[in-house]
Amino acid sequence: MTPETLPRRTRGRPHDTLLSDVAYGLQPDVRMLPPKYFYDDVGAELFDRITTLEEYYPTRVEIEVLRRDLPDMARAIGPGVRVVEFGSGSGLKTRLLLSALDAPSTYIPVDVSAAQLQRVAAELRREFPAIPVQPLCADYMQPLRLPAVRPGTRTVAFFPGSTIGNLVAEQAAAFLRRTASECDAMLLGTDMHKPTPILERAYNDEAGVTAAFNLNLLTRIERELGAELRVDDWRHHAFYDEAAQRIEMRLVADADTTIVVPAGSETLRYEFAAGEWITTEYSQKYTSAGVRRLAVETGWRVDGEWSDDAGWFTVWLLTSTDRRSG
Ligand code: AVI
Repeated sequence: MTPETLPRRTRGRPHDTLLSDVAYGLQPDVRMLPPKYFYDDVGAELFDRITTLEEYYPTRVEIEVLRRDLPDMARAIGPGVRVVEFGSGSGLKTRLLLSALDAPSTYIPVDVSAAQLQRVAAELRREFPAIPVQPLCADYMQPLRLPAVRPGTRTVAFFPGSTIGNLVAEQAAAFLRRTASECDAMLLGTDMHKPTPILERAYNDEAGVTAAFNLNLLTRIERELGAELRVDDWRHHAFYDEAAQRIEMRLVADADTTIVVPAGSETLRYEFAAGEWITTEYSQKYTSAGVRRLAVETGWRVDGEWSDDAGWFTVWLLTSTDRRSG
């Protein structure tokens, strides 16, 4: 089965625990795991390291764009908005945004990790005492229960980092459609299509941090599910699929190997021949026309587009066409 058919197969199915996603995803005709499972404590730390690597340009370039153009973005957004960030923005990008906006009314980080949210909330409350921080522990791929807001207050979503690119096309469209009904505007970061060598370098760093990030998924499955597997039998592989305009990350078996997963009274056994792989992540790269098309199709109007001089990364201001106040 090709990965493209996966969304159809999984549509409407409640694959939302590590065990159910692993049990489904390791089947011979699927061989794909959702990238959200990269981010346990070790994975989150490895990802932070990735963002500081010389080869991994997206974070650096997006910050460059934000530093240069946030005053313009903030003017276009206007005063007193409520900011909802998808993912718990502990980082520099959140701070830059909150500093640039004119008197934001509230900041709501949304994340599945309660511990991470508490940490972020405490830090930001200290740094921005005038901005109420209301963390929301939730999976932002599901409909959000945002707190009630004073009439007339606009809600602006912040989704930086090109995290949207880790969703397959159908999920990304569904996510954008849903948020267009929940939010009035969105600042969205997208990594742009560019020559293959630059992209492949970014996902195959010399120090092996991305490899460790990918392989940590197996360690997590071993530890959290009590699975029997040999991490040493697997290696990281990342390449740019030019036709699909996306990086594909895989775990490739270097030898014939088995993953055994205890599942209640059952024991699930998955055999892999040397050379077989599990797809662990797509990272979509975009064209300006592609983002514009996607935005319009999902209930948004493009009100701003800011890129670095080389056009490697773009931050978009989208306005919902699906909200009465939008
Ligand atoms: C979080 N996300 C946007 C990263 C990306 O570039 O797709 C995750 C990542 N995977 C490998 N390196 C970074």
